[in-house]
Order: sequence, then structure tokens, then C-alpha cells
Amino acid sequence: MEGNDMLNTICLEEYGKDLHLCSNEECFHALMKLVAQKGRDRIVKDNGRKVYYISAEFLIGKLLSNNLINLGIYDEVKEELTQAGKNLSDIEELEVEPSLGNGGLGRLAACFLDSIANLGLNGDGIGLNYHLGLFKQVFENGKQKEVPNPWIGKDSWLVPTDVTYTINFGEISVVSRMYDINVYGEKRTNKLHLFDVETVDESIVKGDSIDFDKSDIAKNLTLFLYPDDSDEQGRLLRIYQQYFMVSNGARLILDECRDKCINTGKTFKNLSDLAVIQINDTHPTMVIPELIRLLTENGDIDGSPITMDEAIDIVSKSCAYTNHTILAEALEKWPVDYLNRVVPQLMPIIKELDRRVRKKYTDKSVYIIDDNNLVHMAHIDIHYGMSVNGVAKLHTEILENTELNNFYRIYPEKFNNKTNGITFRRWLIHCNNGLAKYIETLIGSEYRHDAEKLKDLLKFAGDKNVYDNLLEIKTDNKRNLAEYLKQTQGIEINPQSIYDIQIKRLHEYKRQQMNALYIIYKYFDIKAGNIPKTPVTVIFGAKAAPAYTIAKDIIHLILTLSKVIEADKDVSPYLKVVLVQNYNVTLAEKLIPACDISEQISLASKEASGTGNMKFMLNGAVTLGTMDGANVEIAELVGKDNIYTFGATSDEVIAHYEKCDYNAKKLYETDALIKKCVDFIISDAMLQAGDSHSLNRLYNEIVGKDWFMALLDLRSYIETKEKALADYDDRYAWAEKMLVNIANAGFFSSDRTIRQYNEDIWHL
Ligand code: 26Y
Repeated sequence: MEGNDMLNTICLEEYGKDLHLCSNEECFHALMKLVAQKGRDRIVKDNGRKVYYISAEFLIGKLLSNNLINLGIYDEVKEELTQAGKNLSDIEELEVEPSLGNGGLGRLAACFLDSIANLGLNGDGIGLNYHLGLFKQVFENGKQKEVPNPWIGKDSWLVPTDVTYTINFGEISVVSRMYDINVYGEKRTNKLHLFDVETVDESIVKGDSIDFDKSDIAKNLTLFLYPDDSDEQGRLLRIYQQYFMVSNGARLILDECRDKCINTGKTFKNLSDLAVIQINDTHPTMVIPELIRLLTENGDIDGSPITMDEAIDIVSKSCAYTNHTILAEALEKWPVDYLNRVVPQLMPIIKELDRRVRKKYTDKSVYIIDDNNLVHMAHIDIHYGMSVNGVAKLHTEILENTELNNFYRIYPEKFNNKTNGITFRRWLIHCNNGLAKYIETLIGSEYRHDAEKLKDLLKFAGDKNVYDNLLEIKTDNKRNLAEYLKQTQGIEINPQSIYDIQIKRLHEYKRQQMNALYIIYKYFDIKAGNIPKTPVTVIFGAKAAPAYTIAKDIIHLILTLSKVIEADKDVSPYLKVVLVQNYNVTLAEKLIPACDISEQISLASKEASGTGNMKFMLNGAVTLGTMDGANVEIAELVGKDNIYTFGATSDEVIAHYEKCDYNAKKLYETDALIKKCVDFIISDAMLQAGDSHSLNRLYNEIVGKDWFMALLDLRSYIETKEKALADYDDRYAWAEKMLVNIANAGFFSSDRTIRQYNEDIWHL
């Protein structure tokens, strides 16, 4: 067979020995070489329009298997390794996951790059090369501690380029360098461009902490992703990072367009024919004034001047904005003072953009600079971009009708929805290859290119043989997860139990605390003698922002609960609570295929979309969720028998906020069940096992504020979860739910999402 000694050939060249004699490290290196060779002939140059996906985060995960899959050599390589007595998963363990994102927004950017390349579209990512990533999470005494997360090793996918720029800030200037990571698709190889400062200095980080001297920009600019912004220095550093990213990006874009202009006889006046810039939330918003500045200061490709009117017009036709949140604290507003200090060259442009808005509109709420001298970054995007999109149907509706209604009334034509998606190449074919292969035996391999074909699985509804196989694959995955957690984290879980999983950033609106209150309910219930037929393992994975006190208190609550329940021999055989350490993409790939119940329990209206919900569905987990974000679309697709929904609707929640009539204390005082669960947080058992200060603070927060209304939905959550757990025991009925979920997941392929971006916004 052609190519079945591809790797061996490289091993002979590189190491002068056969594959079976190479160490795993050598194999990894040889595999990287192989990927580079195979990807080379897919580099396509064209002079057409190109999309630049600019984002402060790209949570790309490990790349080895993904690259092999996208290059179409995964099965062959796996086979060659097996023949040589090697194991691909062992080799994969050597790769360090780049930690270049917080959560959903960063992972979405990675899925999008994958789909852009696989659809054969011309599009690159632009971001930053954070050396120590987001922090790595370790637990010490039941609390989260943050340590650096270095990921750039000797075998890195990162390739230095000779592209460098001098980037000027108010007081200093720094020299940048661009590093590239190839993004391999079936049809072409694109790039993720990550900019770095030449002078960055990892040695300024204090010991095993994420603390460092925030004043020395040349040394610290690309050390960490979003360092703590609880103080002014941290916030200033964020502006430095953002401007560094967009100034490099803008110059790269203009340089590439200049080349294309020369090849095609166009000028910068035609910029929107050559480039479209998708702005991932407001973090890269300064790219708009920066492009305007560069065009007006430097003129056209022949040096002829470009006026402010022209520059604004050119840039406005090229930029598009995606909103990912309606949480007020995440809508960026920068003080004019800060911008004056960090990027004084941009302020005149921003003021001019604001002046034009003020001339046209009397409604103060759409101004760019408000009465408190805060610059509203999203307002720049909306006035001076050609498209504004939300990330799920409900989210876009809320933007149009509530959050951004004042803008929607001015620019209805700019607003559009693009429901998020996930790449099935990573989130099914790679992470659950057993299921992917089995699906292929049932409906063929077409679904790999046309995810909607998964619907053909519905033909097998009622087929007990298929159900048996689906259940068996799930059980295998559950065993694998148990094995993996034991080996990597020393955690033991029972593969016979129901795996109920909530993995996502720790945030009050996502309501891990409500899940914890359910666990307390269940603990009492089991204590009272109601032994569940099948034991339950509740698994969490979540990092809390370093300065987010309540989120850290919730972590402490979960870890303490876990300890208390473990120690109680009446309950521990039936209920186990696990919080995995340092939840990341790699862990997600192990957790999701093993999941039975997918927890998507955000307060309705608060989760813009969610994408974990889609990954779970695709892997045959059943959703337990509120009617929020993309859960609404999942519910529409699978029908009410195949999802467990509960809780207040987004309209009800929005009404509570408008009327300010939500009262947690009253619920606590009038509902004995709620009181009993909440009181347990500060029970003797808990205070003995945990930190009383932290537990009391959380207790007070929940009783006194409960800003995200966990107590409002707690009763319906408990009832619905109990129903789901009971239903699990009818194994064939459950398998049918699994089948229906998998079959209807096709809509959530990011290939679909990217096609829609391209059809409606990018026009590549
Ligand atoms: C202001 C700054 C500190 C900041 C940093 C990161 C603000 C927001 C974020 C990240 C936001 C984020 O991840 N949003 C998520 O985007 C996903 C992709 O669209 C959605 O699925 C998810 O609902 C949303 O919370």
C-alpha cells in the first residue's frame, strides 16, 4: 500500500533508525515533519478577498491528531505506528496544549479556523503569542492556586517568520515578531499568526506564581493572557496588549493587500474587495481606528493621500463585529485617560469617530465617548463596521430587542445571527473515534463532509442492536475516562455510575453553585434512605478568574462538598463529586465522549450560546438545561422527549431585572427545602472540612444577593434532574435519546456556521 512507511522514511532520515527503534519523543518529532511535508503542497496563493479572524484568544488544543485528520492521513499513520509497536495516544501525551484562551470565545475561534481551512476558504487568524498562556490551575487545601502555564517547548508547531514591526505606544516603542502556526484543511493550509515582542522576559515572573512587574511593557507584554485586571496596572496592560495585537494585525493586512493591489491593479480604496476583518468581541476593536490612522497617515499604495472620509468609508466596509456576551461587566469601556496614556495616536481618531456620531444622532446612548469619559468599544464596532452578529438565535434576538435595541433601530440591516458551531473533526472524529467509525458502518462516511447526513441515523430508531452498540461505546468511553483520571489526577470514579458533567468557566451566571445545591439535596435524600438505582458521579471542570472571589468560593464549596460526601460511608457509594484540576481542551476531549448528562444550566438570557452543549449532544449525552443560548435550538431540533429543560424563561428573567423584584432571601425563608440546602453550606460538617470564611461569604452572597437567581430555579432543577436520573435506568429509552441527539447535531457543525459567515458577511 502506498505510503504505509511514510513515518519510517522520516525516522531513517532524521535518526538513522527504524520507527520501532525510536522513542516517543523521536516519533513526535518525526510526525511533525510528516505533517509539515504533507501540508506544504496545500499552500494556495490567491489575490481574492481574504478573511482575517482577529481575536485575543485561540484555544486550539493539541494539534497532532487534528493535523493528521485534516491531512487525511490519521488512519494510515495510526496503523503504521501500531505495526511498529507504537501508540499514537502515548505520543500525543507528550504534546503540551497551548493555553491561549479562557473558554468559549477562544475555542470558537479555533473551530472557525479549522472550518475555514477545511472549506478551502482564504482566511487567517491574528492573535497574540502569550508565552505562559492563561494560568494553570492547581488545587491546594481545597482552593484554586494559579501557576504559569508554559507551552512553547522544543517541538512546537510555532514557526518564527521574518515579519516584524515597530509598534509605538505613548511612552515607549517595542519591536514585534510574527510567529505562525499552520492550520491544515482538507483543501488548503491557512495560518494562525501570533504576534510577540522580541524583548519579552519570562524571568520577571515571581517564582511559581502569575505575579510579575506590570510596568515593564517591553518585558511583559506577551507573558500572560489577560493578567489580573483587578488593578489599574493590569487594565493598562490589557490596552497595551490589545493595541499591540491590532497594530501588528492592521499592518500585516495592509502589507498583504498592498501586494495584492500590485498584482491586480487595485488600490487601498478597494480594500474591502481584498480583506474582511472579523472582530471577535470588542478585544480587537482598536483595529478600526488603527486602520483609519494608518490609511490617513500613510496614504494609498502610490503615496497619494487618503482623506478621513475615505478612510472611514474603506474601513467601515471591511470590518464586521461579533458579540459574545450581554453581561455588562464584559462589555469593554476604556477610560479616555488610559487610552491617552497608552495609545495617544488613536485618541484623535476615536474623538473624530465620536464627533461624527454626535452630529448625526441625538440619542446619547449610542455615543462612543460617554459623559464619564468612557470609550464604549462595541459602539465603535457597530457604527463603523458593516455587520453585527450574535452567536445564537435567542442571543441575537436579545441584542436586537433589548441590549442593543438603540443601535438596531438605527442599523437594522447590519444585524444578523450566526449560531455557533464546533468542528466535528476534533469533537467527534478525533475525540470519539469509536463512535465516528460506528456511525460510518451505519450511514457511510458522507457525514464527514456533510454533517446534516447524520440525520440518516434516525432510520435506526428502535433498532435494539444499534442501541446496544451505542451504549457499549459509551461504556467504553466511561471506562477510558475513569482510567485517565486515575492515572493523571489520582481520582477514582465508578464507570457503572451515571456521569453528570458540567465543564465550563466558573461564573455565577453559569450556576455551578446551583448544581452544588442539587448535590446537597441528593446527599440528604440518600441519607434519608432513598438509594438511587444507579450511582451518580457529578463531575465539574472549571477555572475561576484569579480576582473573582465568589467564583473561587464556589470552587471551594465543590471541593469541600466532595470531601464531606466522600467521608460519609452512607452516601459515598451512591454519590460522588469530582472537580478535575486544570480543565482544558485536552480534558474536554476525554470528558465529553464519556458523558451521560450534559449540564447547561445558565440563567436564561445570560449564556450567549454555549458550545460545550453542542459537543456533548454530538457525543450522545442528553442535555439538562435552561432555555438559554443554543440550548433553545438544541431543544427545537431534538424535541421535548430528548432533552430536559427547566427554569425561568429569558423573558421572565429580563422582566425580573427590569422590575428589580427578585428576592433570594424571601425564597430562602419561605421554602424549607431551599433553606435546608443553602444552610448546609455553613453546616458543622462543611465548616470542619473547609474554610469558614470562604463558605460564609458564599452563603451570604446566595442568601443576600443571588444575582443570577440560582434559588429561583433550584426547585425545578432538582425535579428535572431527578427525572433525568430515573429515566437513565430504562437503557433502551435512554439510548434512543442518545441516537436522536447525535442524529440532530449536524446543524451545529462549524462548517455550517462558516458557510453562513461567508454567504452573508465575508463573500470570499
Ligand atoms: C473583558 C474581558 C476580560 C473578557 C475576556 C474574555 C470578556 C469576555 C471573554 C470571553 C467571553 C466568552 O468566552 N464568551 C463566550 O463565547 C462563546 C462563543 O461565542 C459563547 O458560546 C458563550 O456563550 C460565551 O459566554
